[in-house]
Amino acid sequence: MEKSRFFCLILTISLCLLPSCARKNVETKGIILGFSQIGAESAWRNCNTRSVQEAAAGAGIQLLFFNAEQKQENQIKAIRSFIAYQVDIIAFVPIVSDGWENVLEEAKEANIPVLICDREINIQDESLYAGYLGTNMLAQGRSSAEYLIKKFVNPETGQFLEESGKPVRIVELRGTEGSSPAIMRAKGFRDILAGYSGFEIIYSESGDFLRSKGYELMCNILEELDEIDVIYSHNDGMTLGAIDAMKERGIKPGEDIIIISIDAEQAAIDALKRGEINCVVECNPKQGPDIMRLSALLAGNESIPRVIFMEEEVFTEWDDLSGIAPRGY
Ligand code: GZL
Repeated sequence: MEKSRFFCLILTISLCLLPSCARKNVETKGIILGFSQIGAESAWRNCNTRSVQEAAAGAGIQLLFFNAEQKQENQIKAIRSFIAYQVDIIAFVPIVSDGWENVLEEAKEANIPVLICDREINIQDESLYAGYLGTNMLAQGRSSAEYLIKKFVNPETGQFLEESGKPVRIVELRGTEGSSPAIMRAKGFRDILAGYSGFEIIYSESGDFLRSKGYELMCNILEELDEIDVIYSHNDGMTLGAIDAMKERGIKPGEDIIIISIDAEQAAIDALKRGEINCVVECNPKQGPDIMRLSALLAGNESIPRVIFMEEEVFTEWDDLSGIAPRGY
């Protein structure tokens, strides 16, 4: 990205007046927050962005918002610009877990607190950031597998309900390589299944959280593999793409192939209600208000918890789905 466009992006500042009712019990007026967002790869990400922008406006926080267009190097440039601009707080969603030490050292030297949002980083020196606000992705993987156990294993005997004796064949659509959701959702899922011999992950590939790639992967998978019992997809975008590919081939999603999906965007909840998805594990994108609250505490030189997880639910085909609140994205 050429420098001029890059810096004009950085300097787009959404300056919002603070309606007096928005001032909660922490002073937020006048805080300058630099926020580096991954991009716009999914409906989840776009909801996450709206949540941050709307919460900053509501809190009267001056937001320097930068969309990195899926490139870590753009995030690092943005953080350096926030340092040069001497923002009060830096918050960012690390697209991948590794490679942040140097730029976080620079933020520490500039005495600017850093809040890690949504995805986690892999770093030795934990003094390089003030805390993490996001979702429990290991638990999301575990919940996905626990649904499968309930679907295929007799709780009393621990025996497989299927008399066929054949293993349950699972296809996994992974998120962005090297990202904490992809790593943790894969790990949590495998940790639970490790206790049962009758499950077999026959294929695992990254679809980068993109609907288009979920479609492409599923087209190839349906050409190459047979006897697929389950799709475990790390996000709804890839799931919806995969469902398109199944339907084009007369395969009934949720019946011919069991589907587990993570995020809980409205389209996935609607598919769950139609019986096209069997289990939806929520990953809550509406992190804006908490990001602003934590930023205000940091700006006031107050400490914050090291880890804060968002509240989330699991929805399955066995639940009363009529009461699910509108997802808002
Ligand atoms: C998870 C988040 C993931 C979502 C995807 O917290 O980082 O990225 O599951 C999004 O939909 O693209």
